[in-house]
Amino acid sequence: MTTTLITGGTVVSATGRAAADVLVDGETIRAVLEPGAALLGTDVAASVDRVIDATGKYVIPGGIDAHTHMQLPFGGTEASDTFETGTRAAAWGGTTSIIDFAVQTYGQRIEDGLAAWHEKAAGNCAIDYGFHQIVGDVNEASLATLRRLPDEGITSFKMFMAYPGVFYSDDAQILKAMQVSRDTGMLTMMHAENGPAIDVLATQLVEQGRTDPFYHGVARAWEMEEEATHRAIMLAKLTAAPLYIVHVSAKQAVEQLAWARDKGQNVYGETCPQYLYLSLEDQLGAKGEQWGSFEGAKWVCSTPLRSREEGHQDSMWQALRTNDLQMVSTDHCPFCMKDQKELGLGDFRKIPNGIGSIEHRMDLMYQGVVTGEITLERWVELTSTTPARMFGLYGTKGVIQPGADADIVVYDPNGHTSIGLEKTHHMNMDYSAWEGYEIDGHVDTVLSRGKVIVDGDQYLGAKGDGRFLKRGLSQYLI
Ligand code: DUC
Ligand code: ZN
Ligand code: ZN
Repeated sequence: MTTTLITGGTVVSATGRAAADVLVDGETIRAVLEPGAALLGTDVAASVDRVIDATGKYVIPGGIDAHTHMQLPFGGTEASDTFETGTRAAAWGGTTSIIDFAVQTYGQRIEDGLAAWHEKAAGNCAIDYGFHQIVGDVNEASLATLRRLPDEGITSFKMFMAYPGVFYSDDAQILKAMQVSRDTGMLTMMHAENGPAIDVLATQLVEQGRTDPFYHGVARAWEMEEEATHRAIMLAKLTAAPLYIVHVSAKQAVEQLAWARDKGQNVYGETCPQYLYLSLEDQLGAKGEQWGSFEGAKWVCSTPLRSREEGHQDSMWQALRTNDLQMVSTDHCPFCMKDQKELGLGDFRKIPNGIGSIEHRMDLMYQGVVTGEITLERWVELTSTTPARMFGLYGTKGVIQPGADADIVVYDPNGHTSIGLEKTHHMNMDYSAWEGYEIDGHVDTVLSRGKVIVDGDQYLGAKGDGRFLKRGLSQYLI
């Protein structure tokens, strides 16, 4: 077993920072030591197999991206990253675990959807991976199966109030699934947008000839997110189910979460980098420069990018500071422009929804530290520690402490990252939603369970390094 000492760095946790050396023994962290300390009378640096010099750098727990969609079938095509390409890109960006969504489609048994997901992922991942279960068909059989999933390490499930005819569940179905959530402790994850109303608005826009990507954001108005978020909260209250709202983008949805949390309800939310940095005006063309252009399709995702003038982005940052939102995931759901986004030429409703960011989440969120939106500790908390606690991985993941998996990132705050297709991009996409971003900070070294998988500009990992994570129940409930 290889022993490694990461020396000279500043170890950052969700609660503080300290100059410390980290001793890794095989796959786990053995000790966090005073800098240069001896262990049992032995000079540690002289006795290990490898020393990683982290002088001037941060040593943080590997990122956990709790919302990804590798190979998701959507809109007549499939998300373009496989478990192999997507998890390798994640590793390049300092993410060492993902939680992907296994899909049960309408008419399918959960067991079969889940087995298919295991088959896609097994032996292909660069980093560790777990699953949430998408419940696309609520019936007596699927509810019974859902109850048994915690035994298989799947302790959360996602439902959709959007996408009628695809993943959509009505309130009665949601209520029944939430009763399972209450009984088992599984976390209900909700895509909170009023899909039936959105579909009417979208069809009316297309009938008026408003077919450009910009109208995707118009149809999916924030009122539809606020309303659905409130409805999900009330159904969760009624059933006493713990609830987690995914990809929150509207400030009014955050207000709903804050309101419910202030009443003591077990309600949580995530946002994503795209809702912090990107906007309807800038990406989809409301200001005119891309008006009528199909370029905006690159940023079509749901929930949609929101208006900066309405203050949604500022509200997301604020909520991350006040803990009205607890964490940041990517909702990584990449599609190429060619043959995929292009399916929506002439009709924005047919553009596959999704943005790819798995490789850039840690860097993009570090910009919040640079600009003073969040502290260094909060950066670690939002991207690693809380995802671990929220989804039953804490202790093994999300923290640098003896006994934890040695998932560690050495991050250089004085480094620089240029994002773009020809630059840092490893995702399987023919464009980058973040093209041209020149940002502070750099992922220098990445260890996944003790193995160095990224070393500067070298990738040392392999397909199949990643193992399936059997998760426990959420460790974050009130
Ligand atoms: N939103 C997306 O942008 N893509 C996939 C599914 C979703 O809810
Ligand atoms: Zn969703
Ligand atoms: Zn998603």
